[in-house]
Amino acid sequence: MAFISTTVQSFLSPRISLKTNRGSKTNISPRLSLNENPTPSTSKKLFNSITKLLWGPSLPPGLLISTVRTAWNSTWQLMMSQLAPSDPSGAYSRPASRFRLTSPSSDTNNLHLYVGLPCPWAHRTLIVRALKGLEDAVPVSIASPGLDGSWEFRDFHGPEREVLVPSRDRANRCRNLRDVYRSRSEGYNGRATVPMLWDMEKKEVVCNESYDIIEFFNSGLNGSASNPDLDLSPPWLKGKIEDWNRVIYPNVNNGVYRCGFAQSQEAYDAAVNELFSTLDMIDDHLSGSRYLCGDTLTLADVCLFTTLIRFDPVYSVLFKCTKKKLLEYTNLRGYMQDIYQIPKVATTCNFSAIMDGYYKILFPLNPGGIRPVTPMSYEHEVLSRPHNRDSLPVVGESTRAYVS
Ligand SMILES: N[C@@H](CCC(=O)N[C@@H](CS)C(=O)NCC(=O)O)C(=O)O
Repeated sequence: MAFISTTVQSFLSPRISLKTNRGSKTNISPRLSLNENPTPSTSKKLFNSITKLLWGPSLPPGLLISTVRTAWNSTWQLMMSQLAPSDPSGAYSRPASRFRLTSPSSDTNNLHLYVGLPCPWAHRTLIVRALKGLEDAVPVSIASPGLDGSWEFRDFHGPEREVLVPSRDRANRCRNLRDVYRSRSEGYNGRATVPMLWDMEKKEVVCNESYDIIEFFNSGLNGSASNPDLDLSPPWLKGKIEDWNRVIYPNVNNGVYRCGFAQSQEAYDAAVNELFSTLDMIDDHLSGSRYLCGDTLTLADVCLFTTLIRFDPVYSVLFKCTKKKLLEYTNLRGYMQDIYQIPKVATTCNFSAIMDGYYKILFPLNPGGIRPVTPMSYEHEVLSRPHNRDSLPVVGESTRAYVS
């Protein structure tokens, strides 16, 4: 998800002056926001009136296409430059997180976690929080993407679900995440991203970098965790975990964004090739290893999982990661199901929120705002089928005690 400035929004919502057939001038404000679609009949009527005024009853198709293409290309470049900062070659470059957790000094009794369900980075923190049994120690507020791409708080009104759903701000009662960031004593004007760990006593952002947060959840809160014995980053695997992260972060986690937000063909080609050659390599590795680092689930698996679980429903379509469907990878597919079936993980995967979050909010990539149907193979019942990953030969000490 990303921020799109209100400048762009007002650029897209011009006031149009039209002459009525009685000759008087009238102002029509179509009130098009970034994601709001006017009812088809209203927009169609408006479009018809404009074309009739300009060209009479029939608009030459060549002219229509070239005019719209020029206008759309310029608008798209403008929006993308705000949505997705890029280097001179058109390659997406993700901004660095502002609040890092080098040595956590916060009182661990006063922590609150802010997340959004569509976000893969926030998803990491929800999974580790669940596996470590930190739900009571670290309460959570779940933001929803607003129409301008920022995060806001709304209650979820829908049927009882087996998955996490959006909520109000339970810690600060703010209407949006920007206000929470701004309420810190020194104020804040930067990107209001999720995940964000908040100190309720000091009224301060503790951290807004997902990897720092999951490392902290894994080892820094064992005194209040209900599953303190689970170690997702044991000392003897730290080197291996780092090696995997060095490959998976740029080529897969951020790699899908580099495909989707590329602003030149060259930048897209490079990103998509690196993405799929890395997936090929991981799939091969997983033919003989249950998880990335052997028989033990680690933080590296959590990070890979949150990208895989969005792959076919979102990245394959919206971000043009089209070379292969994830489900064509035999080992990655079983691996994803294996992690999905670890108790409590499925409750962190809200596909409806994920699909809405990407297809309805990333306007420049999906201007019509139509949300495709979730692939059947990502339905809970299908993801819960046997994966047979547990029959792979065990090569070391196994960590099976995920949840107490
Ligand atoms: N490096 C950060 C990335 C977080 C991030 O980009 N979050 C997105 C949602 S997927 C966000 O909140 N964007 C809002 C914005 O850019 O204004 C992390 O890993 O925590």
